[in-house]
Amino acid sequence: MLMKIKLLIFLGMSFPLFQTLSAQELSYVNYVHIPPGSSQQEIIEMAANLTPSLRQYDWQQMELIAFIHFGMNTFTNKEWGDGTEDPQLFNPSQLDAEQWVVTCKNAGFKMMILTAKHHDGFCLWQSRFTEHSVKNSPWKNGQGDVVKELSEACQKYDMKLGIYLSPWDRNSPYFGTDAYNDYFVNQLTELLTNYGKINEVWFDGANGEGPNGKVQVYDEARWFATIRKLQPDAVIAIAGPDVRWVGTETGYGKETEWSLRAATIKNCAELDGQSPEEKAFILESSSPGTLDNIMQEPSLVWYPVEADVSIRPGWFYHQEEDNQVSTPDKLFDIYCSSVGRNGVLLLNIPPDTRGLINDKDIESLAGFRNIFTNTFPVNLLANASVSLYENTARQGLIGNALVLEYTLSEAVTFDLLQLQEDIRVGQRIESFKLEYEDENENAWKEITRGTTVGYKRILRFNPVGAKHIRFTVESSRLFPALSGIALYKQTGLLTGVPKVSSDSFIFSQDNALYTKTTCNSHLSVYDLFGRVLLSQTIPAGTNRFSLKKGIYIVVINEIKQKIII
Ligand code: FUL
Repeated sequence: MLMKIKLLIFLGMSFPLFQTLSAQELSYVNYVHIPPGSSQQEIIEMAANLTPSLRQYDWQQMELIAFIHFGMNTFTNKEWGDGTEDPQLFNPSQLDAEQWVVTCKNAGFKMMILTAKHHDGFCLWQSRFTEHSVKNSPWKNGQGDVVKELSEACQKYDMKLGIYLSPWDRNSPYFGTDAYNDYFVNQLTELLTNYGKINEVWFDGANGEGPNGKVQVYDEARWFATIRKLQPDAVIAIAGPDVRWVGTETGYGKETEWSLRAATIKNCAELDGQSPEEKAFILESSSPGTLDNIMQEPSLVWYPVEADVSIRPGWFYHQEEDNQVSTPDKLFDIYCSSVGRNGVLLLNIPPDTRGLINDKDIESLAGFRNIFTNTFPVNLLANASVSLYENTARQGLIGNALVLEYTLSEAVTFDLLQLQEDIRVGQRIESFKLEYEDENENAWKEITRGTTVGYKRILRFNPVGAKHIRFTVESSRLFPALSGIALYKQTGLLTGVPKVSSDSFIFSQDNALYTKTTCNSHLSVYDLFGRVLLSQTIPAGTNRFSLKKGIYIVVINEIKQKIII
């Protein structure tokens, strides 16, 4: 029996089923050990109430993180160096970390993760513990420090910073011995002490042989304890306890994605005595948090997913891939399939041998941002009236938990559904569906359906025009933690098609913009993010405007044209 419990009118963007929780009401404990003999219902309750740690929660909100693969491989044109490369090869001609940060910030990214050391062991900072670093390169006469430059740029532009430090080191003579764990902790300590706040430490899973043919046994417990002590807000990703690898390098997540995992914890005793928030697990095994799995394993942990992918085929810059940069549409598709599948997107944007992000990548990122900002500004449900029904008759914990019926004053067309759960309450929704009322046939018709929601779920479908829309949570662990439901209409890239006119010209020459018109005209110049840089009347004839190097959209009268200066 469905009982109507409330009629509410919402004008806001989201649908707050839960009131804002105060800091005291929130718990950020991200694991639970299931007491032996717990009933099924008790286990489901534990699962429904599990939440991220505060550092995981803050990380998830970022949505977009930029990966910066830059180092020796950039100069040898390789993907993996073997550690024998001459530091003299590292010599970026125009390295500008501010350009990296500004590019990524403009595209909506909230953090930059730099490959401070890749598998070749070459260090981008002035490490005291190895000679295989920038200090023996010609760049800035051996005085340069890429980590420092990026950290300062991040501070200047209010961007967060993360560090990739490859555990596998094909250069270090210590690799394969106990001394390597000391070496690694020393390097971690330098990076986590000298460069301000670090919000993510990224440990790659690759582990091959070192220069002496030996394989290393990693002392992860010691590494994790070092990180918790020096940078307690940093998440430890991939070969770490806070953030899980999505399992592919495509940027596409899974349709069903529980942040909750059923787990066997091998060891967190190293950190015993600390508060639960300080613990760092070493997992024996973990599996998706489905009902079957959570009934089998002794513990539950919150272990959310990060989807990494490069904007180009390779992780490092290769000139021959300049024409294979992912298009704006592809990047938007990746966003919807990573962040929109309860994940965080880690998009790699590798600077070139100059030490700059290439124009091709900038153009694509700007196009992505353009699609993003044109798609998401207006929730088409914002002005709808909504009736909420709760199924009071459902048995046990799983059942038709909630129905929301929206009525709009007139029909709207939409092709994208965005859902969110308040993960500070838990991840609870198991399945849902979206329907519209076909007024001609006087019948409800299904538009789309899905399983998990979590932090964010995006589903896209062929455009639907409707006035009455119904959203049903069919199955949920306890009451659904739904905190946002929105419908949008996707829009394409809004750079327009240049129109050809016989009496007006726009062109670039000698590092300047030229316009040629036969009458007084209005000139507008935008950057690729749609920001107005110039807007003025220009006299008939030829006019010249100095602009910095870059890509611009220039509009005069009916002509809209992209130019490169
Ligand atoms: C992989 C590495 O081997 C690649 O070079 C790259 O760094 C990628 C993000 O992780 O495992």
